[in-house]
Amino acid sequence: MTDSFYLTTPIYYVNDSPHIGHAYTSLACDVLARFKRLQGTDVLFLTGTDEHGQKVEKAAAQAGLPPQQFADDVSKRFQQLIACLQFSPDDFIRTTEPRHKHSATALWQALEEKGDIYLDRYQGWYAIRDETFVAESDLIVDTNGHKRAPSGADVEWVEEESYFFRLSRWQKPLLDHYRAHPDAIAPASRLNEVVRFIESGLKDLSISRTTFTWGIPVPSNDKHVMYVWIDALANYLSALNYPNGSAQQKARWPADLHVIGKDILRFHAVYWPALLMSAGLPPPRRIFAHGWWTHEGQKISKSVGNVIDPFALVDEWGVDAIRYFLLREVPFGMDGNFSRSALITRINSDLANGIGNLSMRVLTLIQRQCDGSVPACPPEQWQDPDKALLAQADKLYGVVAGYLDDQAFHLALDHIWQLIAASDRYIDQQQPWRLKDSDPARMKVVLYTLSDVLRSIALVGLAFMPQQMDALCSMLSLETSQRNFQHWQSRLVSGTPLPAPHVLFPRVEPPK
Ligand code: ME8
Repeated sequence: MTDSFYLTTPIYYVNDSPHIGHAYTSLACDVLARFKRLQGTDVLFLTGTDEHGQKVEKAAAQAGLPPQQFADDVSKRFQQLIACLQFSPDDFIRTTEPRHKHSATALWQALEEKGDIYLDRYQGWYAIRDETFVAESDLIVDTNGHKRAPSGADVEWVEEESYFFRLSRWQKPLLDHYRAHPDAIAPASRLNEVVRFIESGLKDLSISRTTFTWGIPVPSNDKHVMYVWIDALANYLSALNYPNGSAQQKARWPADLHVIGKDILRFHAVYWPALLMSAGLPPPRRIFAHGWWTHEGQKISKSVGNVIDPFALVDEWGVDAIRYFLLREVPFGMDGNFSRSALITRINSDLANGIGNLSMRVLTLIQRQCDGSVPACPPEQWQDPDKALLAQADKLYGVVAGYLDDQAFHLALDHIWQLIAASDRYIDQQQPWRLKDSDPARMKVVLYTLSDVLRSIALVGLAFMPQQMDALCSMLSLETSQRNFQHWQSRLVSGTPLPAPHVLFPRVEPPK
C-alpha cells in the first residue's frame, strides 16, 4: 500500500491580494508535497481562499463590488500566485463553493447533535481585522487612549444573540491529547504556549453572528451566519467531501500536517481539535506554526500596508531564487526580516557561486574533455577521495528526508550546501583540468564522481527549486522517469551523451 500524506495551508482571506507571507506558507507546503511525491507518497496538498466574514464584506464594500464578485477577483490572484511560484496543490478550496457550504453545515449539525451548541447572547469586543473576539483582559490601550486588540487592530463592541460552542467541555480531552502527542504542535515553544492557554481555562466560544449576512447560514436559524472561523476551519474537511467522502477520502483524515503562521495557532490548536473531537473525528496529526516575515521590523500585512509583492519579486529574481531564499534565510519557525541585500547575497554566494558554478565547471569540462558524454568510471579505479564524496552524496537523501519530516527546511538546505562545498574542495584538490594529458583515466573518474554528485544534488533540490533543478537533471541527461527517489541509488551511465550546459543562476549586481 502506498503511504498517503494530507497537508494544508491556511485558506487566505480575500480582503486583498496575496503578499510574501502567504507565499511563504504555501511554499513550505509545496516543498513537502513535491518531496513526498518524489518518494512515491500519495499526497493531497490543499490550499484555498477564505471568503466570508465581516472583513471581506467590508473590503468588498470599499471596492464598491458585491462580495461574491470581489471574492472571485481576489481568489483569482491567489490562484495566479500558485502558477507564479510553481506551487503544486492538488486542490483549491473556496469557502463560497457549494461543496464547502455543505460540509461546514454538516459539521455544525454534528456539533449540535452532540449537544455542544447552545443559544445565548454575546457581549464583548470584536476585532474585524483579526476576525476574532477579544477578552477585556487582553485589550491594550494605544497612545490616543483607544482600546485595541493585542495585534493593534481596532475593536468594536458587539452585543447580540449568538450560538455558542461548549469549548469548556473539551479542556481536559485537549490537554490529554497534547500530553500523549507532544509532536502534534511544532515548534515545541508553540506547544507550551498552547498548553498554557488551555490550562488557564477555556470559555465557551461564540460561533455565530447576526449583524451581517456574508457567511454560511446557521442550519436551523438563518437569522445567524456562522462565525467565519468555524466556516474556515471546516475547509480541511470539505476538501474530503465530509461527511459523504469516499472510503479513500475518509482514510485521509486526520490531516497529516497543517502549516500555518503563528498568528492563527489558537484557532488551529485549540478550537479546531475541540470541534473535531466533538464531531467524533480525530484531531490533526501535526500543526506547524511558522514565524512572521517582517519588513523594517514590522509584521508584513495587508492591513498594515507594508507588503512585499511576490509577483514582483519573482519577476525580478526568478522563481527558484525566491523559493530558495525564503526557506534558507530564516529557520522555519522563527521570525525573519526581509531585506533585498540579504536576498542578493544569497543569490550570488549560494546559487550563482555555489550550485551554479559547480555545475558549470563540471559539465563544461565534460563537454570539452570527455566528448560531451558521461565519462567512463570503472569502480575499481575509485580512490578514497572519490569514495568519500560519493558516500556523502549517497547519504544526502536520507538526511534531507529526516529534516523535512521535522519541517526543518533551512537545515535540509544547509546540508545540501555542505555537499556543494565538499564538491568544490574536491574539484580544487583533484584539479581534473590538469589531468587531461598526464592521466586521462583519472580525470574521467574525477569528473564522473562530480557529475554523479550533481545528480544527487539535483534530485534532492527538485522539491525546492523545481525549475532549475529540473534543468540540471536535463543537463545530466537523466530520464524523466528517473527523476525521483525510487532511483536514488542508480548512478549515471557512462557514455550517455550530455547536452551543452547553460548557466543556472546568473550573478546579480550587489546593492550599491
Ligand atoms: O488568517 N509572515 O488568513 P490570512 C509569514 N483566513 N506568514 C504570513 C505573514 C507574514 N508576515 N502574513 C500572513 C487567515 N502570513 C485565515 C486563515 S485557515 C482555516 C483560515 C501567512 O489571509 C501565515 O500562514 O490572514 C498566516 O497564518 C496566514 O498567512 C494568514 O492569512
